[in-house]
Amino acid sequence: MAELAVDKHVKYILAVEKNKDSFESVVMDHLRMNGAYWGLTALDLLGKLDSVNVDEVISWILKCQHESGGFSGNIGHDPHILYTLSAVQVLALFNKLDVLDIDKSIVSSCTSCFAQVSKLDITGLQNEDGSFSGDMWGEVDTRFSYIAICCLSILCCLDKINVEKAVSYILSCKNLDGGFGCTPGGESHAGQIFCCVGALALTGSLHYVDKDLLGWWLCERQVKSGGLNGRPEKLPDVCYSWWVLSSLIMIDRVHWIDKEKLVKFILDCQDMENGGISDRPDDAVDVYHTYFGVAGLSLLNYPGLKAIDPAYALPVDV
Ligand code: GRG
Repeated sequence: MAELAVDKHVKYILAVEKNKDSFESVVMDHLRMNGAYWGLTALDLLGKLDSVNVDEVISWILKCQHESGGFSGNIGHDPHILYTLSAVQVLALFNKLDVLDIDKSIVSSCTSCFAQVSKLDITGLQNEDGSFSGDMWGEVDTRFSYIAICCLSILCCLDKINVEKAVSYILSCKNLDGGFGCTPGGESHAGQIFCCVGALALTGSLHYVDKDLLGWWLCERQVKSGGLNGRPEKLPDVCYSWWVLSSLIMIDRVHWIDKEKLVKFILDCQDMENGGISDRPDDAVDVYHTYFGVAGLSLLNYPGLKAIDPAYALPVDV
């Protein structure tokens, strides 16, 4: 079995950030905040976070913050809850949450701007039925419920939302197969299951989950190659090593999959020459799959990696 090419992956992640004209950097320009979270958390798990300039990162993050409190994917873009969590997670990685004026910027309404814009603060994004919108345009998705809960939990501000209603909305997205979808009646998908199980874990509500039923659906995601898919009849993808595995760990059913075969699948997706991890063996690598491959290996206790928390998606020491 190949080994994890730690130095090559570190070099690859740093090169993507430096080479701003590369195809990968250009297509990721609008979601650079997510890219920063993926790349920097991967570096931390690999024990190499000290190879980046902290002040540069923090100053760029603060330039992405809007008057409403929310963050955008890059300077000059619109704020969205997706990027707000990544910004908070990266600040947490560097132990720099103190740069945030939490009360003013993240959890309370901004009175100095238009009412609609003030809906961008996290508490203002909770809807009457307990669901969360991603931004002022109102799209609802259980991803946003997880993000709101994770972000507020990191900031010790969960009491600022109606947690009971948030949990009840998530439970309304539970399906007969034990899984969860984006909205009530939406197809079960491993990504949404991570969000719902993660949000339930962070709010102390895992007792609402039928762990055997959901565990069975999740462990059936493992295919012959050892990789995991995100729903029945789909191809395996390294990123599900995170979405499925973290969920299995949170419901205490991770022993229902073949861990050794999954480790081999992830290691087979490495570019052994230039670094980086791809979705499947021999495909092109990217930072997203590199992060979730490394994070999956961390959940599998791969030697030499820092441990990651399955609910916060941050290194345990953070
Ligand atoms: C902090 C880890 C972390 C997450 C933040 C954004 C978010 C919260 C969670 C996203 C969860 C999600 C929906 C993941 C799935 C991503 C993915 C690979 C979607 C692809 O969907 P399809 O239908 O792929 O294109 P399949 O594999 O079903 O064919």
